[in-house]
Amino acid sequence: MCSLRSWPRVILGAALLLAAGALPRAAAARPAGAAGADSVRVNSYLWYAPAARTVHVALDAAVGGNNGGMNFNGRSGGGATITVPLGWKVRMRFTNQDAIPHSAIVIAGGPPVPAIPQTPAFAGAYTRDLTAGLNTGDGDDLNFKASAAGRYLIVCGVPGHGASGMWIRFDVAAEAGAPDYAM
Ligand SMILES: [Cu+2]
Repeated sequence: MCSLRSWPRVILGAALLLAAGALPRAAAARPAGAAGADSVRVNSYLWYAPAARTVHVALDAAVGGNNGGMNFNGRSGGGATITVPLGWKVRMRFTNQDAIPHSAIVIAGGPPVPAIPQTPAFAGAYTRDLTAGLNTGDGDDLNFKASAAGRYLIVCGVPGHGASGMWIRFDVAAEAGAPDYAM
């Protein structure tokens, strides 16, 4: 039996459910981990902790319609450059927002991009299911140390995607004072 007195409790319960539902979405907008007081945010995809010499990057496949969805954070064909100082730790969270599978790997050299990129430039600088790709909404972490200066590419590892433009630039520079994200 539903008495009139139980209604406030029902409304409170609904409000709590709504609040709980809103939390994951707010958290998802941030790169892996939350930016603390000792951190610097460069844009919505990159922030870094100077003391820890750690840069956090959110790498989303298919943000908007650029290149038919074959893009990272909305850019393709080298249309964005992430720069990291030499020796810093990189914590990159890849998430596939597309209807088709994608993945990510950091490779040395290029363009041109190999048809099937398989050799990571740094240990740990690739997602699982590199060739098959991760499904819609799925994600993985690329955690590595930017241990060698140079110019690199972040490429989708699904055969043909990189060659079709699904890549952006990743520079490791000894002279870089802080991480940057140019687009
Ligand atoms: Cu792809």
